[in-house]
Amino acid sequence: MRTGRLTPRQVDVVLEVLLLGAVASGLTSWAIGTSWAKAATAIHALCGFTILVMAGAKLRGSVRVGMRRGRPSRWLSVGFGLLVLATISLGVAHTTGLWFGVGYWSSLWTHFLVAFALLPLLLWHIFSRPARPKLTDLDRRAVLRAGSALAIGAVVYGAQEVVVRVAGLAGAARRATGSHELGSLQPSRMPTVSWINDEAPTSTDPANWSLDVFGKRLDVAGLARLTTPVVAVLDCTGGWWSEQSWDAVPLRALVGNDSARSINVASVTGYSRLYPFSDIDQLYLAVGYGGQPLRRGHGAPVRVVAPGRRGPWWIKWVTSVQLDDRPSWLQTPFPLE
Ligand SMILES: Nc1nc2c(c(=O)[nH]1)N[C@H]1C(S)=C(S)[C@@H](COP(=O)(O)O)O[C@H]1N2
Ligand SMILES: [Mo]
Repeated sequence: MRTGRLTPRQVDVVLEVLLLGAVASGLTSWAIGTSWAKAATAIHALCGFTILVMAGAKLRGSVRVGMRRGRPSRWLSVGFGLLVLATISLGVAHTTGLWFGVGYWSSLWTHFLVAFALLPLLLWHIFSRPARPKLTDLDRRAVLRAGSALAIGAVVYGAQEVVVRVAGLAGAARRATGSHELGSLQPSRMPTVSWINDEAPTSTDPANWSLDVFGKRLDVAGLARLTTPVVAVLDCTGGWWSEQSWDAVPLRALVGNDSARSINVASVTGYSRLYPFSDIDQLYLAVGYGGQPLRRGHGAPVRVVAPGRRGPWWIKWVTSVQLDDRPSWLQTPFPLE
């Protein structure tokens, strides 16, 4: 790749655009479970590979100059660069299926955590440089060079996908979101995951479970008599998905003629989410899968099944489902606990 003729500042601008593009597309593919996830994931991979393609030009340019200038902050910059490379490597490990990480620290989750830790460094890197890059650095030549770097990035990305398929790596069977299949229709093989800081309650006895749905107290045994099988995919943002036949009751069947702006579902742990009321036909309360009751880790005795929504929306250990007048966009995109 002959990006050699770009000035170091131009290389920096292109890299910054790519990094910001990677952040935006990564968050998008993470938050959505629909077909749009595929485009976001592809753009994300393209940004990542193109950053690798540009790494040589970066080393020859401002890295060399910066090391020679010898300010103490150069080590922060070196750390930043190494973390970017680590983030991309973890992304490749996840997508190819070569390495899934260790337990809770799945390669995708670690990829996300490192990337998140990088954000302040990225902003510092953009704003702290004495000669701040200007948009005018993106002249015709720079755009052409950046374009050819993108093209090479796309070729490398394509090559990865071919290798993954030819070598029969686990990454060949990824979902559009980038997640890998685990334990479908075998609940005992499905992982249990908590979001950041949540924990299963000690007692999940269905006989003593307090459940209030749209202002009415329900008992779990009564709910269990209303279930129908709902085949749906739980796609965790940690990078795996699992399809189960959930024994579930549609919320539509429980709401009667009432309606509101939103539906608030809360777990006994305090974890909660607001769903737009228009989702009512895509929301279920499940008490089991494949005819067996849910395991404690899977949200026993009652959990949300939300086909089309990512894992964080599948609230476990549900204790309350209520109509709510707050708009559902008035909440953080992901739960904070
Ligand atoms: N109460 C509660 N519900 C929760 C979570 C949580 O931490 N607390 N984690 C969510 C996330 S991120 C996922 S991926 C799924 C995981 O469900 P599982 O443990 O049955 O696989 O539960 C969701 N529901
Ligand atoms: Mo998750």
